[in-house]
Amino acid sequence: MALYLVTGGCGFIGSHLCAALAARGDAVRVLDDLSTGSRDNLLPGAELLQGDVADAALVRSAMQGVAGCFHLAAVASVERGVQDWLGTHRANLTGTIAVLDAARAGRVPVVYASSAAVYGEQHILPIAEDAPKRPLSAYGADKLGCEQHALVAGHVHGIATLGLRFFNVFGPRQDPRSPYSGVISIFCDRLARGEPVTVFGDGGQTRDFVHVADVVAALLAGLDAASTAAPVLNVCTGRATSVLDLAHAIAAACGRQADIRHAPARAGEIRHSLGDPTGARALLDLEPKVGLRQGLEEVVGWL
Ligand code: NAD
Ligand code: UD2
Repeated sequence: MALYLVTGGCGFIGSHLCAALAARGDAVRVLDDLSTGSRDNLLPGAELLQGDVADAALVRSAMQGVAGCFHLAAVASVERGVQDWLGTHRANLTGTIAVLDAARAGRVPVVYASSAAVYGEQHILPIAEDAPKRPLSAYGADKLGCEQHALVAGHVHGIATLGLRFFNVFGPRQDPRSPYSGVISIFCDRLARGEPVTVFGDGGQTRDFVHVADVVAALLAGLDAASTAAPVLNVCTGRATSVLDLAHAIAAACGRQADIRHAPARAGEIRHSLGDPTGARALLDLEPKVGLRQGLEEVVGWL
């Protein structure tokens, strides 16, 4: 049994990770400011340090005695980065540097959440890890900054890291009431209650939706793959789904017809985001296990 620090452990992905760590017999310490996460998501029996991941002293104490750190705390929203550029930068990049800095003393390996947002709009699909990085949002720019500081952490300070570029993650516990929530939780919530959904633009934009269980599997396997070379991997399925097809698939999972309204496309919206999963397959020996339809039924059942 080992003790792991999970920053953002009261959030959507972090709470699933904590449950998986406990299920394999490990102990968990959570650092979370509960800004978007919830105390209800805290793993029963886990220690909670409530505070800001950019608070260097707090992160240093949270790092004491841990065998590894999973760094997920962030303002996980492109739109929030538009509204509060400086504030999200503090959480998303300064927070990551605070984690890496605290990992120095005990040479603690760090697996951290990056994002498909580092790629921006790409013309060659699916997107492999070595594609040019052209973030189109403060959120994506800060996630790319995390990756660059992870390189520094390895090169200068000898800290082993692995960055995981999550594509569009979905699953139970993604808060559907948050205006910044992912499209699947919003659509499932509305369609299950017989309410219309709003598709931004023509709905032909596509995303690579990956189930949270597959993300957790990548995080767990990732600790052994962390190194001072600071590798970075896509966490995705390699399958594209349009927003319109998604709305119909969710309606089918709810046993209803989709009532779809259209609104103008989001400013700066990426048209197609599709990841190449072969890098993760090779390094982590992982295949995505939960298909979209199965995952949608699970979310609808959870609501
Ligand atoms: P989430 O909002 O559910 O979880 C983030 C957690 O971090 C929350 O519990 C929140 O309270 C906490 N937090 C936020 N700011 C903090 C701060 N300054 N100090 C301490 N805690 C703070 O989001 P999530 O979807 O679980 O995202 C987890 C990670 O994965 C994030 O780093 C996010 O950027 C990344 N990611 C998510 C997706 C996705 O589709 N959900 C895609 C790509 C990357
Ligand atoms: C971005 C990132 C993703 C992750 C996520 C975190 C990219 C390509 N992806 O996802 O990696 O970091 O942010 O939040 O940068 N939509 C509707 N109606 C709605 C809600 C959404 O049509 O009510 C559309 C939206 O316009 C988009 C798609 O659904 O085309 C997905 O939107 P999202 O907010 O779930 O995630 P996205 O792709 O902005």
